[in-house]
Amino acid sequence: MQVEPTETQALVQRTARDFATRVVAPLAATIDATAALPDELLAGLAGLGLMAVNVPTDLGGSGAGAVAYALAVEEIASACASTAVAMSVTNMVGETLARFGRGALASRFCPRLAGGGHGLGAFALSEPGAGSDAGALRTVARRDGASWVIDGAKQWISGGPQADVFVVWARTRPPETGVRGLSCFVVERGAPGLAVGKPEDKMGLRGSSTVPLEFAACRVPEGALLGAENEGFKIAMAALDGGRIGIAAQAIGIARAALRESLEYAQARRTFGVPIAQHQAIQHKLADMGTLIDAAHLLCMRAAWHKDRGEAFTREASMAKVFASEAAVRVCNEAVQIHGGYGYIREFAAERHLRDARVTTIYEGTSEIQRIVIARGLLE
Ligand code: COS
Repeated sequence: MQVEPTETQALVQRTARDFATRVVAPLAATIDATAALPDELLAGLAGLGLMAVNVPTDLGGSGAGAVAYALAVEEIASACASTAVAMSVTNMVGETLARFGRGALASRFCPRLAGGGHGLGAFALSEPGAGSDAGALRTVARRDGASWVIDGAKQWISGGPQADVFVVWARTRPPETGVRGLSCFVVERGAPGLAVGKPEDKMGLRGSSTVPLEFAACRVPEGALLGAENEGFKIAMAALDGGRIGIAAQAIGIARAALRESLEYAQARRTFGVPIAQHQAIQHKLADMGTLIDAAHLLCMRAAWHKDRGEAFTREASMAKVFASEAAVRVCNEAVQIHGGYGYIREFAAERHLRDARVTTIYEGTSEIQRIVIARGLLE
């Protein structure tokens, strides 16, 4: 594995870091407090090619690969985790369309998502009764002439209110067919019969709206089927493999912010006549935080590196995701501890980092699911 980024990867990383520092970071506290992501911010990401980092250039993307993508997500997440969610889901949807979109869907929607003028991508797999057990989903799609008609409900859809394009999974064979009876559809914002629900009042990632969706006889054209009929589950799994690299990178970015601020605080705050950074108890925390972050980063880079080489990376992506997300929760928790009382109030970002990190062990596959995937890979 190549440890040093290539010129292209380093360029994408620098571009994301510069935008994160100059534009995103100053807005992060307001985004959290107001639960709103400014459209200009999303347009700015798109303008820099960060909404489609690993989408081919002939589809409007940057064509820079999975390592570049992970490096970019880390930078944006270290400034604002909510902004990183919008970025990572849109990238995941764009990549999925590019890979499975059979020409027409890809060439129509990828440039739109990459360009940023229209809105975000949204990934609609989970339902009120089907999260980890994605094969249990109950939304149905039936053929009607030259259309598909979708009925059902989706849950936990990140970026729904600002989404332009939804990829939606629905059952096209009876429930007893499980994961082998699902198909995937592309649904545009404003499709008749699609209703975007009220944003959830979440603990963290408050700038990223998470909504339920209702499909009531939602009619989409025949050509909206993404990939082959009844092969939708594999599309979801492949998309989530890549998505999990994004969530690992996001967790690492959040943890990096928590460590950076802890280092500053520990050198400024004095107890017993010295900066607290001189106390071994604090040094041990900082050492563990830095070690966890570096280990997570290396696991994430390894998964992305395999992906860029066209090699299997399912297990590696799950390892990166479970390790990075659990590391981020630990790091952010220690950051609050280092900040003491100040870690528990909104004036400092430490509490926001902990709230934002917490969901990374849950969404795009819980830690428990990642361990299933890893164990299966080891036992193969
Ligand atoms: N890439 C491509 N295909 C995959 C795959 C992957 N990563 N993982 C599984 N598949 C294929 C299998 O090869 C199998 O294909 P065949 O029908 O040809 O045999 C099919 O998909 C079914 O796979 P499997 O039997 O492993 O399915 P399970 O029901 O056992 O589910 C887990 C496997 C638990 C791993 C899956 O349900 C999962 O990842 N759940 C979490 C979902 C999730 O992340 N939800 C959050 C949504 S976004 S917030």
